[in-house]
Amino acid sequence: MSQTVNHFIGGQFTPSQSGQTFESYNPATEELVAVAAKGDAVDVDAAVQAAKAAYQNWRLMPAPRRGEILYRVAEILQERKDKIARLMTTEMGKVLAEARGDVQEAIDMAYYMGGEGRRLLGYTAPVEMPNKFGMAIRDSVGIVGLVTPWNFPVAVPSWKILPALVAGNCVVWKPGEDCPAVSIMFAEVFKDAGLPDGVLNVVLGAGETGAALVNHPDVRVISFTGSTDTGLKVYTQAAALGKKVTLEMGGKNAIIVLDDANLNLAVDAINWSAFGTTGQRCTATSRLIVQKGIKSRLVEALVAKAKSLKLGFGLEDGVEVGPLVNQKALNKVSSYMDVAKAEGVNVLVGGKRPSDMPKGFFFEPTLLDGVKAGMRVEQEEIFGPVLSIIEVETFEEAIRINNSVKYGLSSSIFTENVNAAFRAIRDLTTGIVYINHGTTGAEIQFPFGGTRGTGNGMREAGQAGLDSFTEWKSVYVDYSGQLQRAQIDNRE
Ligand code: UN1
Repeated sequence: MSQTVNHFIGGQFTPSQSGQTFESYNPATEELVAVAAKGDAVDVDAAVQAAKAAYQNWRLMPAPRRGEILYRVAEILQERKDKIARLMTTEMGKVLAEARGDVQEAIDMAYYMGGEGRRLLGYTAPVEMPNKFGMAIRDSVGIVGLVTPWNFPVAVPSWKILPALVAGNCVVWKPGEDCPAVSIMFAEVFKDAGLPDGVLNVVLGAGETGAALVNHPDVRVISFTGSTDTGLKVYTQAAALGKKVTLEMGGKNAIIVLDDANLNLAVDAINWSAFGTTGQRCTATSRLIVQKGIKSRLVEALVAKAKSLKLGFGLEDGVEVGPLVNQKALNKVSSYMDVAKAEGVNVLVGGKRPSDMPKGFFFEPTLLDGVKAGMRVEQEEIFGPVLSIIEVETFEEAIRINNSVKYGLSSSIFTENVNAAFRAIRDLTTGIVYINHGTTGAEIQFPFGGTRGTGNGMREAGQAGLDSFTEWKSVYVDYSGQLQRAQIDNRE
């Protein structure tokens, strides 16, 4: 049975002024999940006006009080975790255990950013003149616009909404068009936690809706997570209007396995990082860079594991891998099998839709062998359950191949050699580095983001996550009662 979902503007759940709607489907069963309001520039403007009306009171609320509302958000999320996770699985396909993990990330972030209500640390430093005091404090920016994807319907928005709110901003959020119902269920948590009307607003829709938000003159900050194509458009449009932008885009993450690695650990981590969330994570492992001596044993174990994985609707018991999100994603992943064949790559397992599953956008966990550095399947983000295997002779070759893609989000190395591990920490040029752990599983108290084409140098989460949503204000207090000039003005 499907439901109707509306925008969340000024504390009210409202349809689009145009009356337009769009639909979301269960990607495992292809059944209708929700009919959602489709926002345009008029709805976005209504949301921005609601945010502006709420801003003066919200920014003046003491930050510890704002933090207490976030603690309440965490508690309600905890109570509703299972309900939200079930709708998430139904609407975008990740299996229930992962959907629960997605909500848990938001709970963790709500507690963390709630605590920022009593920190939001700035600093003081000595000043040049007597009887003068200096400090740098974080200030809110105003109205911030958030554009988020469907693959982490609650976690990724929480990384943006929660720091934005604790810092005193008001938010207009455009969620992914494949998950409107779970997004609105998340927004309800904020309403029920006592967030004042208009502080958080949600406008549902697709690209047109996001573009209206990015181009709205009163939105000073844009934080975007999604595809590289869209992200770069967002960056260009926002830059033309002088906005501050945070981008999190693609990944082409590798696990390096050296000859001395613990094989069982590596197999488990590779399997989970490559095929968890059906490979639809920006942190997913899509390349295995493996040293020659361990390769045949490792690949044999990985093939056995991939064949054993149970595909299906993620609310059903025992299902380990859900579907891809929609037909378009399935077409894209399938098209890369033609690319792989044309490049002379060997499909060890998978490479096709499962023949016994006529409904749903399923694709078999896939291992591609004989991949060489520089091939398209080695360079381009496929965003599906496809792992390219690249054989190397040496540690140096492995590092060089890891670093030779346009993205730089996450990387990992399996080795029992502490010297090799520390050299890898020094030489891997990604924003996140793991030792003896897969490429996924970043925790919210550390900066999250990537180098090179993954982003634009900003980070989310941790203390760094506040930078997107705050302005530094430097304050000088002269309590001398005399005319004083800073030394720098007096120096000849
Ligand atoms: C994403 O895929 O956009 O580290 C985020 C991880 C998760 C977040 C992934 N905590 O894989």
